Amino acid sequence: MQIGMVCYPSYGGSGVVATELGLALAERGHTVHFISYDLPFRLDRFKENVTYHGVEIPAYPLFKYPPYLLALADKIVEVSRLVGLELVHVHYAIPHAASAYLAKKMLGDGLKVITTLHGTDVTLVGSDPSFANIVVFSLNQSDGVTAVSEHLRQTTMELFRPDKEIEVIYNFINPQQYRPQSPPAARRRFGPPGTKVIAHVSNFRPVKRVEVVVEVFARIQKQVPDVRLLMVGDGPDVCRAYERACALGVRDRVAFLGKQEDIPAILAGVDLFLLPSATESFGLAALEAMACGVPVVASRAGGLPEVIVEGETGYLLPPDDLEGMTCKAIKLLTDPVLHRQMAEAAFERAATVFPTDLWVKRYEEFYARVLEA
Ligand code: GMT
Repeated sequence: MQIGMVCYPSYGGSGVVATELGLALAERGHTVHFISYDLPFRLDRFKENVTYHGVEIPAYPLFKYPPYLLALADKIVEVSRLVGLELVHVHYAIPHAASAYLAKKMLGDGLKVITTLHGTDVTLVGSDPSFANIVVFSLNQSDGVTAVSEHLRQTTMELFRPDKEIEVIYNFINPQQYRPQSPPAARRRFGPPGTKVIAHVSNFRPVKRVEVVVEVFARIQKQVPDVRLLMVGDGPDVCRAYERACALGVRDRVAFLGKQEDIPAILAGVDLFLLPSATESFGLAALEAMACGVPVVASRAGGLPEVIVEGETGYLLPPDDLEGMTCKAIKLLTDPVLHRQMAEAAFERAATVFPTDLWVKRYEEFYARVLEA
């Protein structure tokens, strides 16, 4: 199959999923054409059957808001004419689904469009009145729509009432890449023997509530000696987290690592993952932690309960129950038997329910159905 894959190239769950999907499809013999404004960050070396096509917008004084939607549509048309794309799979509805619709029309309807919803394209950005009409229109015009969790599927149906079926295809991890490492050499880098390490990985947007991560950590460290917090990632709220750590007197116990590529190497030295998001359509970061054998304490919000099994692979608390999150974290960090059980269950669930092969096959089957329709 000749497949166009449209995504945001920067650090972020939707770009990661699109890139890993494209790479896995290429390994299975398909030809995958990534189309984006920059090289997706995991496509940094030559891969057979994979091509990257950059979208460029000429600078012009009139363009206060560069028309990316149009430039992307034009690039999809160009690539399609060049290689004969059978379908274009867009990740994140805004503006990708609208660009794909336009490209399809320019190609005389000879291109199938699949849209995968990732979360904020529906829950935060998409439901804004500036975008709501175009989102529902683009969904209705897509030949196939998928969502990364049942919760996101239901939310989309309630918010937009599209006349399209939405198929749930979960996110996935590569169990060869994300796995527990023994002995975890990384641990030594984060503190002396006996140190307990807590991690948070995100894009530091308000929805992630990074100040709450620091707040919960500050409460934990009052009762657990020798505990450290790793804050991994970058985004608009880094300074707020930093200031909170200073204000709470825990700055010396918190390491701000910024953007990191080798997340498995970091997770190898971690005891607990904190994800107190306001909402999370899926929570790929939590799945990555679980795959590395790290139990998760997270919000009972969005699709997180579809990933984390309460009391088995971690704990789920109401987003504002900071005391509850603190108690569960302390319980896990101070009970080695419970920790081992949860770490094993987390790894087991990630490896058996969410492995790449399983979900890439589901996408392949979905593509085939859309192409046949
Ligand atoms: O806002 C983000 O967290 C980034 C966003 C993205 O598109 O990169 O993440 C969303 O998609 C991920 C991949 O499907 C999901 O794992 C995240 O849960 C989701 N984020 C939210 O729903 C807040």
